[in-house]
Order: sequence, then structure tokens, then C-alpha cells
Amino acid sequence: MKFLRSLLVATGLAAAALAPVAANAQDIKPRLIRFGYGLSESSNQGRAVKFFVDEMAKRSGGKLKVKGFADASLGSDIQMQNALIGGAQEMMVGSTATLVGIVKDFAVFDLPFLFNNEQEADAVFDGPFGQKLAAKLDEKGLVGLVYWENGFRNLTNSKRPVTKVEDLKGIKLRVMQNPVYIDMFNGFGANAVPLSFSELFTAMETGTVDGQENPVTTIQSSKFYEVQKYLTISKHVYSPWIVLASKRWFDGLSADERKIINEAAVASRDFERKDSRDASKQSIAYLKDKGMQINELSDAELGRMREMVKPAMDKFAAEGGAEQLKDLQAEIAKVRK
Ligand code: TF8
Repeated sequence: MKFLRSLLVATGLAAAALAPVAANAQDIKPRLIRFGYGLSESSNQGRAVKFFVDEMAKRSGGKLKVKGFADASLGSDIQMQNALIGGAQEMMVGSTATLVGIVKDFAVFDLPFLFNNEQEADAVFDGPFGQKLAAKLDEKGLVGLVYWENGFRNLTNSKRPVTKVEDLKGIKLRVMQNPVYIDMFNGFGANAVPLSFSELFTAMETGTVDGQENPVTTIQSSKFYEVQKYLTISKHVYSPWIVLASKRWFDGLSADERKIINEAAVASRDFERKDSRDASKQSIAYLKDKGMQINELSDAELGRMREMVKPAMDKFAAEGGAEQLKDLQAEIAKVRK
């Protein structure tokens, strides 16, 4: 009898070992994971979500089914963050800039002219500074998994070419719902209008705002060239995206499931950054072809913008951000060496 039982166990083990997908041996339940995002399916954001969907299916033997919801169809960044906190939605990707109502410290990434290039940004976001900030989301009910690249932000508008800061005077410029952006662009002389991304296209189409600022990849994928004539390459802020999970949901998963999600997220990060950077190299030519008039800003002009933005930087520091900014600058200096 005893012999028979161990024979059955041995046979069972052998069968498990022969199972086609290693995931069978792991503690993974069939799950549907709703993953919301604001850009279109054909954008760099959409391509990376698709990559994550495929990666999760592969790594879980098809059990962890991620469904992407594009075009803010589950809500704006802020609405989705709240749905994640409440447990009504599992995952999302969006701007860190829209998280400042939940963890104020993220505002440090909204300060202009911090990073010289993408490699510096990668090192800071993936390093201790970026990880420490992401960990602060935990007690607010969110899990910060990885940072993706949104990119260096540039200005567009429908009124006139912006070749010097004075050209921004009186332009109604949509910004993200974030105090640093509002102060920065008011400081440049524009009229900053905070709006969610999902309302932006219509606002430009109807003339509620004259302009906006976003990376060239987004100006392309969201077809802003249809309603904006002028593009100024200003690269005023390096903008990250962050992939978030609902903590309430994540904590209920098995260790195997959490491991798969973490690893698929890291793979998606590497895919997304490369894909976005490749895509952005084509964007300028594409936008020119669509009729946009494009100009760069001279170094002298960028220097003046740095000067003009000092009051906004000082305000950020005075309102409790001084330590953050000092730490971030130290981290960037370390990376530069
Ligand atoms: C913005 C951001 C957006 C992102 C996206 C919706 O301007 O750059 O493109 O938050 O995830 O609002």
C-alpha cells in the first residue's frame, strides 16, 4: 500500500515535470488584469502595454491575462490612480506628474532642465533615488513597479513660432494638473491652464487653449499636428511614466504571481525605452511632413529660460522640496561622473 502510494506520487511528479509549460508548477490562478492608459493603442505607450500583455501571458502559461484599455477609456490618470487605490482596477501607466496629489515628493521630477540626456534619467529612476520615491506609494495604496520613458517635453501652439520666451506671452498653454508646471509656464509668461490629457485634443480644437507641451512621440501619436502649427524643440522637462498596480489587489496575489508581474514589468521597461527612443528619431521628419513648422531654441535662449524659472524652483524648495532637490541633484552629479 505504502509502495503503491509512493509509486503514484512519483508518477504524478514525472507528469508534472513533463508538462509543457513550467508555469504549471507555480502557484498561479487564472486572472483578468485591467491595465489602463491615456494614449492611443498605436502610440509608444500602447506598444509597450501590448508587449507587457504578451510577456505576462508567456510567463504565466496564459493564466495572467492582461487587457489593455487605451485612450483613457478607464479614466484620466488621476481617476485611474483612485480606482487602483480602491481596488476597482488592477494596473495602469501614466505620468508621475499627475501623482503629486498622492505623493508630493514626485514633484521634484517636474522641475525643468535637470537631466542632460536619457541615460542620466535611466540611472536616476532605476537607482536608489527613483526606487525610494516609488516605495512611498506603498502606504498610499499603490505599487510603483517600473518607470517608462515619456520623454523630453517640447512646446506646440497654434498662434506663432516660439523662438524666444517672450513669444509665449498670452498663449493659453495647457499643462498637466501639477503646481510646478503651472508656476513654470506662468513664469515664462504664458497663461497656464491645467487640464487632464484626455481633454486636451478637444481643448486645442475648440480654441479653449492655444498650445500644450509633450514629447514629440505623443505629438505624433495623438495627432496634435492636426490642430497645432508650431513646434518648438525646448526639451524643458524630462518626463517619466510609472507603471502602477493596485496595492490592495497586488497583496492578494501569490509570490509566484507577483514575481511574474515584477519581471514582466522590467522587461517592458527595457522594451519601452528602446522603442520610444527609436520612434522619437523619426517623429520630427514625420511632423514636418504633416505641415508643422519646427524650430529649436538657441543655447542663449535656453539659458534665459533657466533664469526665468528660478522663482518656481525657489518656491518648490521653500515649500518643503529643498531636501528632495538637493538629493536629486547629488544623484545626477554622481551619475555624470
Ligand atoms: C500629459 C502626459 C500624458 C501622459 C499619458 C496620458 O501631458 O504627458 O501624455 O500622462 O500617460 O498629460
